[in-house]
Amino acid sequence: MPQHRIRVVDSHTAGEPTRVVIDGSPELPAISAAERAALLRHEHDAFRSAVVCEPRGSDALVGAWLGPALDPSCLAAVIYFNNVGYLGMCIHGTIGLMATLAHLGRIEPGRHRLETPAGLVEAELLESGDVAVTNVASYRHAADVAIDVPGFGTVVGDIAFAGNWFFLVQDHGQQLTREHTESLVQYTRAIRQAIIRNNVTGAAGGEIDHIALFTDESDGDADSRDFVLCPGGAFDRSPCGTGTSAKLACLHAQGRLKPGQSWRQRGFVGEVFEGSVAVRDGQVFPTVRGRAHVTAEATLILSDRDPFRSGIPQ
Ligand code: PYC
Repeated sequence: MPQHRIRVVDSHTAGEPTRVVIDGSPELPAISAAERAALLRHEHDAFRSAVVCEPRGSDALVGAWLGPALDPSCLAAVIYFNNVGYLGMCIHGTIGLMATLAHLGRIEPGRHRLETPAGLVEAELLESGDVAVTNVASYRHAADVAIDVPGFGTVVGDIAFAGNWFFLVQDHGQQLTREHTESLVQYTRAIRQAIIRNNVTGAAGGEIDHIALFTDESDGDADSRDFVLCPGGAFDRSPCGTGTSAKLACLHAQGRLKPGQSWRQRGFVGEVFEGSVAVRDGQVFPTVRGRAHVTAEATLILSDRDPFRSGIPQ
């Protein structure tokens, strides 16, 4: 019976899973990562859903298409995707990718450049196994944006870009603890729906598809704890690296974070990413450091007889 095989390596970064496709991806022409992401979306979307959706994956899983870079100074081009579509950038995924390539013996400690749909990023694999990712230029686009959220009243937040678009809320009155997971998902989904209904966007109509709640932490070894709703409705188990980048850009815009100053961001299941910013030519470049653990090497089997060959439709 005809079947297609896809070889993957799975990992988690601070609890958030990544699945890097090592073999069996659609081959894409030598065009930019953003153009390749558009091609994947329009011509190979069944590949995305087969790799990350149930029954082979889950709503929390982020997949990575890996291919040759256009720019010879780059290690590879990478396109991250989830249960509903494609990401501009993913930092937990980049940390997972570096751990995967080290596990396969394909890279050594050092700095590696990657092409992503959002632009060039740099990932440094440290001798300790930690990975520090320097993101694309990140910025606060709008401060104190008030949105009427049915059932919850007015919610005020900042809009920021950090490879993906975020709505960041500090004054939410919610408790960011595990026993409140369901109500946090409900609350952040209601904010997302209100953003869509009110046609609130980032620059150039950029879709705000990540909602991030923050609470200051004074007692632990972190500065803040977060809860981040991802585009497909699952919450990020890690602190969310692009979400942390967006937070760092906002803190810098508020004059609360100087270049080089450390910020420790705790994620919803308890692990911490460490971040800082550098300013070059007036632009803010966040660096986020964390660690991933390889959890599986596997071959996905897509059989023509399987009604869910391409995943269970969302
Ligand atoms: O770590 O940047 C991140 C991320 C984005 C979506 C899920 N994780």
